Amino acid sequence: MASSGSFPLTPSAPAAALRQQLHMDGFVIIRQILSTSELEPLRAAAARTTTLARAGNWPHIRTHLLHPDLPDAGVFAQSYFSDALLDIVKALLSSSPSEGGRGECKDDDLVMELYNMLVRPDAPFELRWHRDDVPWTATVEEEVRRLDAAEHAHAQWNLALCDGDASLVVVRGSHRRARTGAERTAEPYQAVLDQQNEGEQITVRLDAGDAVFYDNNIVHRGVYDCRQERLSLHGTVGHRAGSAARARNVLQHGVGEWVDRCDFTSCLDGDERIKERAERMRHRLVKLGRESGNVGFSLEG
Ligand SMILES: O=C(O)CCC(=O)C(=O)O
Repeated sequence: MASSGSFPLTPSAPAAALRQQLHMDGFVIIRQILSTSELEPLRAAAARTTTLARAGNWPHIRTHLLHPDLPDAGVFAQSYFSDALLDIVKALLSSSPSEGGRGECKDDDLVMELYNMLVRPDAPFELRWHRDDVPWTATVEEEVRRLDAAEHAHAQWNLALCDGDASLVVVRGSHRRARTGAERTAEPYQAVLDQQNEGEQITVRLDAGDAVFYDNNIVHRGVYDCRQERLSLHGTVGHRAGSAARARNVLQHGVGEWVDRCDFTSCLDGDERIKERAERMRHRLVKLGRESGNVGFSLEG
């Protein structure tokens, strides 16, 4: 089994190179998105939030880090709406005419979505092999149809705040093809999914400040070591050209119950541009959600 991505990139890599790698491999590792000074407050907030959740005082930890009642929501918002992350998101959600796409992705195309934390479990734990948006039971035809129809209108990442995050296991390139026969008949928790394709099975290794952006339809699983500290931020940001169904899905994760109480103008420090960007991304989520029907929230858009 291979142990890391082939070509880790830096935040300054050209946008087209980032997109090309995401398209080919289904994931792209970017080293040192955050500097030590950006990392420290975030890691402290993540540690406080984890303590809160482990003590049973924060029921929403799996739901959202931007929840207005979370004491450190402002610290998490500072990272979610930062240039460091969103410059990469915009690079990944852009597509040049030769790539057949939507053109350059700008701030005003971005939609707020999910922001969760992935932490060390108290006991060894594994997630089975899966694709996020295509059921494992899909036939080959259905799998091909669903993969071809995927919108690619959101970006998704894990950003490690501690060294030694090695929980995400992916099969390189599997977001572009149906499963092999061996992959279809493998056991749900099989260590090597397909012996013939073993070289393409990658354990993504991240140190503090590194991020992996990945296609959620890549064949993947989570394998967790309860002795290894893990504080990783898992985020998604949408493109407004995406279907309203996605916004509906995000809002149905519980976000619709509190998104109207967020006020990023007061919970974010400093830069007015970032505050405005955050509020506009929040409003776009609400608007898309409204257009998709009743998602159980009431707010002035
Ligand atoms: O913990 C991880 O990095 C993987 C999580 C995962 O497989 C998922 O959220 O679908």
